[in-house]
Amino acid sequence: MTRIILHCDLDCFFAAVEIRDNPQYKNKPVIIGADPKEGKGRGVVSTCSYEARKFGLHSGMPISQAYLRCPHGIYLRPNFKKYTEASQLVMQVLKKYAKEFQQMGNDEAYLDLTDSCLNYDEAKENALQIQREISENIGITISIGIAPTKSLAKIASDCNKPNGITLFKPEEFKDLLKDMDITRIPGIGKKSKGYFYKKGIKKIGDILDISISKMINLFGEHGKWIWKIVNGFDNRKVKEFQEERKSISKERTFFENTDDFHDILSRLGEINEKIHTTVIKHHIAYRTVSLKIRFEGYLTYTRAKTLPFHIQDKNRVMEIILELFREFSRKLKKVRLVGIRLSNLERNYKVRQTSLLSFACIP
Ligand code: TTP
Ligand code: MG
Repeated sequence: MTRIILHCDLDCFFAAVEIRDNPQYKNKPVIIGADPKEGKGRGVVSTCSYEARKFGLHSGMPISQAYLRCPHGIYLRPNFKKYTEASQLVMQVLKKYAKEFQQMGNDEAYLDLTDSCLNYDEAKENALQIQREISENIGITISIGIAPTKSLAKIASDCNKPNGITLFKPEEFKDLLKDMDITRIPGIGKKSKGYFYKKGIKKIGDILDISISKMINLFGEHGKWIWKIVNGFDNRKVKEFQEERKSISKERTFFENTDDFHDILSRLGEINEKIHTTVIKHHIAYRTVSLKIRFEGYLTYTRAKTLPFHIQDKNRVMEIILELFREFSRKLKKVRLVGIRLSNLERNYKVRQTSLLSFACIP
């Protein structure tokens, strides 16, 4: 049976809450993040209003660069307490609409309306009602995608932001997808798109035109999953509770084995950054930090440190990694691969990242 899945995603969430509370900022470029200090500030943009996005600003951009592009913007430090309250109110509204509900991070959720709606048009009525209720009760806007699978609903919710509703009906979604760039697919980012572009896969239609076995030949397991997403074969259920993740890890193999200490450290730094984008987005705290190191000849070691309490602290992780690395720094062999794993995880909406703490006004 065809399913009816909704993906709901708040529009420029942190900025929307600030604009709600300061109506004089309406229709202005509002940027939430570090203090720009007239272009000399450190740190990044957390999010920004759609007016600011017209100047090329986006989440994760260095605040100094944002200031260069938009010096007349309204720059605000984040107020997490306010955003957590708004998020909780939004989730209470969304939960009412479906038995199967799954919150993702602080501003997204999936709902399964298969049992409560007869068809997609009825689901759209529900989506409109959700938008009205959130706008009236919480004072911010939300975009909603409606599709037969979770991944298609996620692509759909991003198609008409802000305050949009996008339907991918089962008989229409391939036609709607075919001209879109592949970076619309969750899991293909600005960096990984290069691998696909090189093989001539640029538009989603290029994937729809080839067989699953060709995709596996070209891109392995990742290719298989991407093929399934765009063809509507994502059977993942909308669950009330998130499946517990046991750990988060990332590793990188060097193009050429190296014993250059700076090379190794800078690679570990990159891995740490990457892991923390996931960690922050999903509000994850951890107690155990592990370092993995593989030398030429494949001899592999892991070393771990478990802390007395959960943290979400990028700088502390790097310190621990350095501590764990010290044991290996006198090894004469060259290094082939390094990796970081965070485990003993806990989902916690109140965790703060130190780099955020460093600019946020938290009591
Ligand atoms: P997103 O949903 O990724 O972004 P958004 O809601 O601001 O914008 P959009 O309209 O495109 O959905 O993230 C939700 C909130 O999480 C965002 O308002 C701020 C925070 N956030 C960060 O602090 N850092 C980040 O790098 C990202 C991506 C989000
Ligand atoms: Mg959002």
